[in-house]
Amino acid sequence: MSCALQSALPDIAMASSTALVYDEEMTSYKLLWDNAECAIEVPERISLSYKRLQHYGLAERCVQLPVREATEEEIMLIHSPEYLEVVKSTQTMEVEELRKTSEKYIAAFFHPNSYRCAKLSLGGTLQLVDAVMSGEVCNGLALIRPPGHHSQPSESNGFCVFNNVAVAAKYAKNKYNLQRILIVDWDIHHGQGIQYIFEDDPSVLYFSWHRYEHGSFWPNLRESDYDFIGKGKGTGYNINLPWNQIGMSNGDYIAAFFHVLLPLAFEFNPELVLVSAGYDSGFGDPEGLMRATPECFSHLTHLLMHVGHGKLCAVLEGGYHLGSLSESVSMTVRTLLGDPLPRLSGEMVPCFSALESIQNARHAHAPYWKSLLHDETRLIQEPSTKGLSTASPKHTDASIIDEFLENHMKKILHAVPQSTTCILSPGADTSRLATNVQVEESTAPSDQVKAAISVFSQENLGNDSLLQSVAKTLAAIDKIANGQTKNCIALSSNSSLSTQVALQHVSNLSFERVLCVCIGDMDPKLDATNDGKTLMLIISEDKPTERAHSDYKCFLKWNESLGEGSSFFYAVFRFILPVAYSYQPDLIIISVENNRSIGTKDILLLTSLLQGLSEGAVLSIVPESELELTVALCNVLSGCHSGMDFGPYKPPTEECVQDLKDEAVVMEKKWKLLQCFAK
Ligand code: X5A
Ligand code: ZN
Repeated sequence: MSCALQSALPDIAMASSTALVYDEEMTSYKLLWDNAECAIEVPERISLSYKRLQHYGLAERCVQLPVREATEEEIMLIHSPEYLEVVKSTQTMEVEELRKTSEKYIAAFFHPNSYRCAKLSLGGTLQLVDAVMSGEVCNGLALIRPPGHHSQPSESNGFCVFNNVAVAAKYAKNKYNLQRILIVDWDIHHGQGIQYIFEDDPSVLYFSWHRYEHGSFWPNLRESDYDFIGKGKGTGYNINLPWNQIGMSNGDYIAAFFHVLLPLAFEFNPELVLVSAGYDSGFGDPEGLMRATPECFSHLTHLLMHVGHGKLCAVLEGGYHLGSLSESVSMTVRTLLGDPLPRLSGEMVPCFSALESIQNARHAHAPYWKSLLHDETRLIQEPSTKGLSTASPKHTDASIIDEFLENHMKKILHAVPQSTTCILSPGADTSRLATNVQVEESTAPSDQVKAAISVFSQENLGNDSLLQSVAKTLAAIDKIANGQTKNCIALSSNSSLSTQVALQHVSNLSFERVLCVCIGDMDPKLDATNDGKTLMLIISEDKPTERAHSDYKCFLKWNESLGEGSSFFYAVFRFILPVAYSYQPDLIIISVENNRSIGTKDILLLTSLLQGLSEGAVLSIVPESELELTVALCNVLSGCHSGMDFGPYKPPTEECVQDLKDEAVVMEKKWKLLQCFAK
């Protein structure tokens, strides 16, 4: 560990705050004639979403920012003066003329208030960008309409008037002198407008997944396919992930993030993340016909909060099922605020068609990104065309969708307040721990502690610091199990032994699946009668030669040469998170030994990401000597790490890519999210 890296860790947690941009005035335009295609873009999309945010008490927890009108100059960062004049002229038009003007474009409609609302929508987006870039808030969401991502320099398209996110990217680049902006478009339509605007620009990395069905879905463009990767200097900076079937679910979306977007996003290392946050990719939407449930958007948001120093602006695009939209918007905001995530529901198994799309997107981008370069991929010339029988119910089954959503939200939303406890030895220095962390000192070791230790070794019974350590570990687990704390850090003078005792202890409690990540050279024994209740992942400098490898115990070699940056993110997305999400633990133990071979920031990144899995239930076992790590872990576990930088990152080496691939092919039979090839 270099000193520079250590001192770069923030001591006092940054207050995390989230902005919300909304103004009722953006409901003041609507479709004025019959048009089935445009009828779904209704004012209630944003008013009901806002209501839902209020219902959950989320709106009042945000910094509520006023909208403003975008200036003509700002609009013309992307749009032509001629087009601006057309939009302006619609203000005074009668219905017939509005209709004629709308018909010049594809899937567009104008109302006398469209121009005003489009200026507020764009201006609101820029307000959010300013709040995030100035550091006033860490992140935020703009609940706006009209949407933007289909709009082009001289064209309205797909309900979009001005391209909010594209203008925001240009605006942020100019005003804050940014070199790298990531745009993640999780709307179910291809944001072709954004693609056209930045296709030759390497400073904007654009990712879009979209319903495609081999080109038969709107906007039916050849250039929406995976092989459209950008042009000129921008080659490699346009990532299209076309879905060739409907019915994609949580497992497919999460696999797409792990195996396509996230490795490239981390390698790109943006200074700002803009999300074209369309929720027509969610369950129940009549356009997308996909199956991702609202909490999936929590997970997507959480994953993205780890790039770009947490600077994330989510900007509403589509989303046409009002219930699904408002729940998904609420999930996004809840996560931006730092609340524990609900568990991701459903089978964590990507479908065959999704894997085909993922494989082809990886193949197309392999020449441009080190994270894909050595993981040799073949191209699937003709992705399968068979349909999926399990699409989201059609919108005619409205009551089925509403009922499902209502039950589903009840099931996944528990009152889970964030709370972090740190258990230290008596007299330990607590002055630097975040103020919202409960600090406790270990008590005298009880008979239970002695009994727990004696299972492993008799001679340790005389070792007082060891007894204390085990006492801390047991107390920590009990606190989590009893619901007294969400997560806990227990210091230990012997992490191996503490871990061993912890695993023994949890087997008597009600946890169903415990994921135990050991960082450093240790090999806690797993009970032979484990039957899947514990999954061990051991990350150490060298793999033991005699490896007792199984589906429930895997070893990961990580021995990064020192120097600037870490490529541990690659191991996180290629291996660790796919295994962890496949397993779906309800408790996570992260144990760090003195001889660890990964850096402090790597541990923080891993802990923060894993925390999303078990509704926040995490036990962290840390060596007594690691004060820096303890302080930083308190910040991460208590949700106060917004704005923290887990980098710098560097791309993985060829050896690293090969090693992980070898490991993945063995394990992917059991842990399906490891798959990134269709077979
Ligand atoms: C923003 C958005 C969709 C247009 C669909 C037209 N537009 N068939 O979701
Ligand atoms: Zn859309």
